[in-house]
Amino acid sequence: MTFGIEFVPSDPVLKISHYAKLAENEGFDNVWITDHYNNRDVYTTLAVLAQNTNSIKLGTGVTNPYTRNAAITASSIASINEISGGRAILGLGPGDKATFDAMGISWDKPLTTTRESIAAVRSFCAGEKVNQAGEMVKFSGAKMAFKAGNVPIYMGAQGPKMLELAGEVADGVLINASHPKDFEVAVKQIASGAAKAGRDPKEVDVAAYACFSIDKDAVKAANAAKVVVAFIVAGSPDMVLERHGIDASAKPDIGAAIAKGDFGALMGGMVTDGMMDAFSICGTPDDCKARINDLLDIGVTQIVAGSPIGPNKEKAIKLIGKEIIRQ
Ligand code: F42
Repeated sequence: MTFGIEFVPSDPVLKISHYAKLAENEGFDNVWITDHYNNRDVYTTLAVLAQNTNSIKLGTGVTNPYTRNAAITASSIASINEISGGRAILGLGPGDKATFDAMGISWDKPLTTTRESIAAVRSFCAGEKVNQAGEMVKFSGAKMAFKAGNVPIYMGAQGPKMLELAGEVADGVLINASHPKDFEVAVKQIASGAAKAGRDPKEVDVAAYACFSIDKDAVKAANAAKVVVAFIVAGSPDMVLERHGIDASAKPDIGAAIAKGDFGALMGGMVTDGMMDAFSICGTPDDCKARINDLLDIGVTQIVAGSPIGPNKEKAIKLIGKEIIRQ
């Protein structure tokens, strides 16, 4: 099993670099940087991290094929691979519809676009001249002018078809989920995709890209994660809520509280214990360890500590290192 950590570059790059170095020292294997147009640029962030770390792997977590052409993605991640001495990982998913709406980008055929973009990036990284006449992604003889080296490709995915695709074509999959019930389903879908492609499902690193909050005080840990869990509930398909016994009618109220910025309501009972259990890895080190062990039993192979990580990020990173990774 490996450990990853997610940072959102809504924080300044140098602050993230400090956290990433700390994470490396505490034994984390991978750092994942999210990609949204309104935050600091993901590749600029990874470049600074490459200069300030030595061994931790550096991933986009995740970029998308709509705001960046696959050739540009290949060039960017290959540059990170070069300056980091071969530590780059490409996390790629279809992206965030809400930000695309704001940018005037139409989110057509996300599955097909992801499949064809992965094929193109792989070809670019292999140094091939790319001629691709896909439905969504087309190239006519484009080729990189420098060597990329080997860059593993991970997919950001939750839906059944996307998970199947990850089983078929990806080196790993970053799944925004925290509960064994979700992974029970996901692991089967990945395995079915792998079978289609004649691959061993074990070739696919299955990452729980989780809302994570750890503290010696369980209440503080929970309070730090409640708003993140509210966003997850508001954005989850009804089928996923039902899987966890959560009444889908709670969704509009939570969505409205988020839209109004009424965090008092979210903290004051709107986000229930059931929601916290379903959508976060949260609590004391022992609580988090118990959940991690359940996830490992079901086939998860990487735990990614995602936002908020804890009420105090620095303390949380050290706590994960001492109480979980090095145990
Ligand atoms: N998105 C970002 O923009 N930035 C990030 O930093 C980010 C991080 C991230 C980390 C982990 C993670 O799991 C996801 C993350 N995402 C991030 C979101 C990610 O980019 C994707 O939006 C998300 O993972 C995709 O969700 P999904 O797996 O549910 O896929 C969607 C597209 C879906 O609807 N999938 C369906 C399914 O069953 O899997 C398939 C839909 C389908 O088949 N579509 C057809 C097609 O060709 O696309 C078209 C069908 C038709 O009728 O046209």
